This record gives sequence, C-alpha cells and structure tokens, in this order.
Amino acid sequence: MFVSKIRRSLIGAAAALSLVAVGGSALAADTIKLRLSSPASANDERAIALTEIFAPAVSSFAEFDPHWNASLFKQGTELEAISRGNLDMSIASAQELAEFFPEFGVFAAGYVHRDAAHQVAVFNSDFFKSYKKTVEDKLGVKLLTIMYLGRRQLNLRTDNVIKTPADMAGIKLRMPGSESWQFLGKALGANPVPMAFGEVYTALQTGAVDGQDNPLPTVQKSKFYEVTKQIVLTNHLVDLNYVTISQKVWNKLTADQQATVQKAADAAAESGRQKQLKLEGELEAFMKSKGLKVYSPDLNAFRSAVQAAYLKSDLSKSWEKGALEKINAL
Ligand code: KDO
Repeated sequence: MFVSKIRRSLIGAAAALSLVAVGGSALAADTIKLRLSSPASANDERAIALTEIFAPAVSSFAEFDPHWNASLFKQGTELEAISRGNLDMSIASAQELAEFFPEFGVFAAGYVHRDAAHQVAVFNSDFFKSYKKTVEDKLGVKLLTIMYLGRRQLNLRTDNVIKTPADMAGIKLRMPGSESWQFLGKALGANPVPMAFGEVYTALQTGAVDGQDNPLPTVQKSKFYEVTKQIVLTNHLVDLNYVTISQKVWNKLTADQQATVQKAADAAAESGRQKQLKLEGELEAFMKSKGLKVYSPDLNAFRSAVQAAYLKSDLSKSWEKGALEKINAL
C-alpha cells in the first residue's frame, strides 16, 4: 500500500504536537479565526451552507474565514496544512484521508454508500468512532460532521454512447489526484488523468481530457455542461466530505463553544445535504435543456466491474476486516 514518506513522517509530527496541545483550556475572551480552505466554488451548496449557517452560529467567539477555489491551499494539501498548524478547517474527502490512513479507502470506494442517509448512518455508527479517533490522535484533525456532495456521474465531451465499462476504453477521464480516485477511474474502464478541480473546465474545453466525473450540482455550478456533450448516470460514487477542524484549535475552545461549533457544523451539513438532494432531482432536466444527452448505462455492468476491481485489488486488503459488511448492514 502506498502512503508517501512525507505523509508518514507527518503523522509522527502530528502525534507529537497533540501531546503539547492545550487540552480544554478556555480562551473565551478571544475571538478566534477559523480559516478554511477548499477547492469548492463559493456557489457550491456546501460553501453556501457554511457561510450562511455555520459562520453566524459561531460568530460570538469565532470569525469564520473561508477561502474557496483552492485559493489558500492546493486541493489535497489541506489536511497536511491543518496538521502542521497552518490552517484551521477544511472540507476533506475520504480519498484524502486514505492517503494517510489506507483503511479510509473503504469509504471512498465505488458503489459502497447507498445514499445520503446511509452516509450519515455510517458517520454516526459505533464502528466509525475508531476511524475518527485515529485521525484525531495521529493527524491532529477532528472530523466534525459529514456533508453530502452527491452521486457522481460520468460527464463526457465525446458523444459515443456508453453502456458498459468496456465502452470507456481509451477515454481520458479527469479524476482528482490521489491513488483512490485514480483507481476508481480505472475501475470504470477509463484512462484516469490526475488533475486539480480548478483546472477541469479548461481541460474539457481544450480537449486535454475527454471527460470528468462529478455530481450534477457540481456540473451545473462549475458550468462543465458548457464544454461537454453527455452525462452517463453511472451513480458510481455517492460522494461525501467531512468538515474538519484542527484538534488543537478545538481543544482551546470551552465546552460551550465546542457544543456550538458542533451544532453549527451539523446544521450547515444538513442544510447543504437537503439543497444538494433537491438540485440533483432537478438537474437532469436542466442538462437536457442545455443540449446534453443524459441517460442510464447498464448499471449492473458498471457495479459489478467496479466492485470486482476493488475486491481483487491491494486497496481493499488495507480495509479493516469486516468494514464493508458493517457498512452494508447499516
Ligand atoms: C473533484 O475534485 O472532482 C471533487 O468533486 C472531489 C471532492 O472530494 C471535493 O473535494 C470537490 O471536488 C471540491 O470541493 C470541489 O467541488
């Protein structure tokens, strides 16, 4: 299993840091700045929910200071930044966490989570507690709540009809940069190309890639529909994000402030989830109105190819024993 040396050494450094963290001491008189960095655009429902719901709810003691469009830290480097004490919050993916803790790969795998409610059940389950604790103890990052990004679909600038993974042969599919994402792209039958989110529109426009995958709200908000011709409703990943906060910052809050931050994060996540679900319901019609073909492929063919790819891979060997069964049972 690949976990880069720099990330391993970082885990050691974070563990040392957490030993000197100011456990529970109250700084109630100070207003703290909560700087968040994310590649999400400001019009993304997760960004809107954090800005409109989280920020005012914590404003009596904290100034929420978000930086969208990866304007502060590059996509995929936010967790390191938090761990090193250079950033306070992020919207992290399971794929990013799997770079540090390969067992998180199960939450990043295709066709595992069923829907938004299933994601919440997994996040709040007893068995997920040890995953949260690992991230806190070893990286100095607390997973506050779970956000719904949506069902990822294939979105291509080519117009060949895609029915099965075999039809994806030779398609250059942009996927985010980490190993879990690249694996998923391959499992879908494509040639995955690693690329940061902020570069996707131009890459689609110029033909540097043949397609990308994201939920329909992202295709709409980032205007990928302007530079693509079709959407194949593979539903290959019910995608999630964790709202994270530095454990060190968390430890400096009073118990009341911690409760307020937790409640605010949960409320923002719930609002974002409902809006994202509503949008997903509306956007097939929107995409068609923009001239895109939108259709379902042979879902069994995609599901079985993707599941088989994981089960015979080294990636799934690093999943905790029984994790998949526990997720499926929820
Ligand atoms: C993406 O890069 O395709 C992705 O959808 C991956 C997600 O994990 C998430 O980080 C998201 O981008 C960004 O927040 C931008 O919407």
